Amino acid sequence: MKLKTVNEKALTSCSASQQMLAKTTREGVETAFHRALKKKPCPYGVGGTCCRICYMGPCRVSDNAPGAATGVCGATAETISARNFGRMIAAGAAAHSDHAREVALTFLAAARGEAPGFEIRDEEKLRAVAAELGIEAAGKNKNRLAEEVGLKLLAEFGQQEGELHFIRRAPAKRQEVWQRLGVIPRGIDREIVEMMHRTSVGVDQEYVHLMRHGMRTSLADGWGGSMIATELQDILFGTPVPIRAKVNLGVLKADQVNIIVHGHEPLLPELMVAAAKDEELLLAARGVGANGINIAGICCTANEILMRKGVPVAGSVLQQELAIATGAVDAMVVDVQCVMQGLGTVARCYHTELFTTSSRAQIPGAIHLEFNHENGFEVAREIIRRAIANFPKRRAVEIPTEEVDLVAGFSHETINYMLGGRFRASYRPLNDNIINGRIRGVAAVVGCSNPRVRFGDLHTTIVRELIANNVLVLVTGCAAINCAKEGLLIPEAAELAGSGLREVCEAVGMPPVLHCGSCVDNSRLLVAGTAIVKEGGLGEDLSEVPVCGCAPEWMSEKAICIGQYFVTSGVTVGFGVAFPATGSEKFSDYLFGGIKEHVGATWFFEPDPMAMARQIITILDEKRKALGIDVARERVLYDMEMRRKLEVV
Ligand code: BF8
Repeated sequence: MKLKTVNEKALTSCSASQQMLAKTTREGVETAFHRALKKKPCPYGVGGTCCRICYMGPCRVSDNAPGAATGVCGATAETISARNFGRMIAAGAAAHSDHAREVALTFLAAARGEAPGFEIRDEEKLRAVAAELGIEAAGKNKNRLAEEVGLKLLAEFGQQEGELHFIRRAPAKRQEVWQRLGVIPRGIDREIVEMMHRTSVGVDQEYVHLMRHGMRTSLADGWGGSMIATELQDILFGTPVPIRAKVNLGVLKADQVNIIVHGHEPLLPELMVAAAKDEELLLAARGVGANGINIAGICCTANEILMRKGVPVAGSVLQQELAIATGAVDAMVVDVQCVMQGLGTVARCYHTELFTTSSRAQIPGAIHLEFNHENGFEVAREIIRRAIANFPKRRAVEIPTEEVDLVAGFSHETINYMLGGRFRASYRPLNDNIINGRIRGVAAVVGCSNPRVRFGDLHTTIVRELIANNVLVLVTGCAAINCAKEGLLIPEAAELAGSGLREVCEAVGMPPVLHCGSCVDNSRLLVAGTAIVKEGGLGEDLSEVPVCGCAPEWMSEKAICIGQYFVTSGVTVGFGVAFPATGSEKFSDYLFGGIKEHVGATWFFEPDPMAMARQIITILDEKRKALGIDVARERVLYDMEMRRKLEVV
């Protein structure tokens, strides 16, 4: 296909991606970047006021367009945008929770010895979680105990009454807020189904009431599905500890069989990493002239096996097609979520074999080799064998040289040990450094990348500005990968931090930007925030602590669900790109303001990265002021002076 030339530099700040974009354009291989340039977003859909829930329409509604104030049924812009928003929350919660369900089933099978290759690795965490769930551990071996933990958590998906267990982890004051609002989730599936019901034609028509259930559904994800996924994955594969690795397309090796694992569930990828060390397969690789088998990750699968195994990361969501364009990917293995259908077409342009592996997802043109916990090792070995056989079929190969160091593995447990030491693990030093102003506050920069904005640039611009202003940054998902590519995830990045944060980072030996994992691991941030509250001195609720979240390049429904569970938990969240509620003044006013009355936090929309960073800093400063711990003016002036000097250099 003949493609129009594109301005790669305008599309992304990542030079490896620029190189591959130029290559795909030259070779006529269309990617998400090319398609985004051709397709203008629907002006109604972008603001959330396009209604497709019945067939009297579809109706496009606007507060401002004459004659378009309501849909055929009489639904107003605020009802339509709230319904659409609620459905995004439900879809996001469903995605994270269905991932969690799959993990729980494998966890259970592993405990029963029915999942070859899987075993309970973190017994300490297993015992801690069992105690939390009220399961008696005395006299039980790890498998028996894991079976009980697995069954108990699995039951939370179909539970009809009561409360999800991990809700009790939240600060007491927050639980009271939820109790008052009536938004404590009863069961994970129940809240998702009810959201779909309430938003179907002719049911819930009141936007604040709709959002009340949006809150409940979001909590069923953050403190439910996502948290269950994180906890069970930690027990099954090991709780992450700091680990060094490499990131960006340069991790692909010209002389090795390259296999990319992409998607979200770390189950099969864990087995693939193990199988890639198999002597018989390594011999087979040598037999076709390769010097080894190189497994690399993309998206959240990458984050999962990076955090626990140090497996290199080839890139974030917008690099999935670009990785294949190197001509060096012998197999790409995908499961669920954030996998573009365009991969099928791109793979056909090169020699790459694309494998789908989940019973829930297939792609035209891909080879389907279904994974389940009984046959996992066999599927892993079969894919590697086929990748080896594919290696000699490579045509021209062009791999960008960018390959950057990073440190990942900052679980809640790690942050605890790192700051307090093994024998007096605690968040005290973090709290003290926030109180004394060395650290101004904590910001979570999370979420996707979106070809509608300059890829990677928004994440890194915001993060640089935040750390320069002494804000400790926690990253997950694709935001984490993008920051890693810019060298922000190594201890040396402390040089870019303000004087206070730099001092803390140097004392502890940690980067100013902490990689906390995949998108389900945003649940770790809720646990970390709660640990700050429980440590004392920074308020009694998450809404009082100087913390803030943002997803400046978001695109997925999952991001909306994550944003909502942070807001429902009392943490204000900023989104960039566009906001799917701005088509209704009433509904966006509620999300950007009125909701604060209910949960003590709001959403905000800010597409400009520097303005977003400034807004986050303002929010943190307001929280500090309310706590009576204003940042000392001398420190602010000193940092401004230091930055001026750096800019001159
Ligand atoms: O779940 S950050 S693009 S990969 S949705 Fe997808 Fe967004 Fe990346 Fe991970 Ni999260």
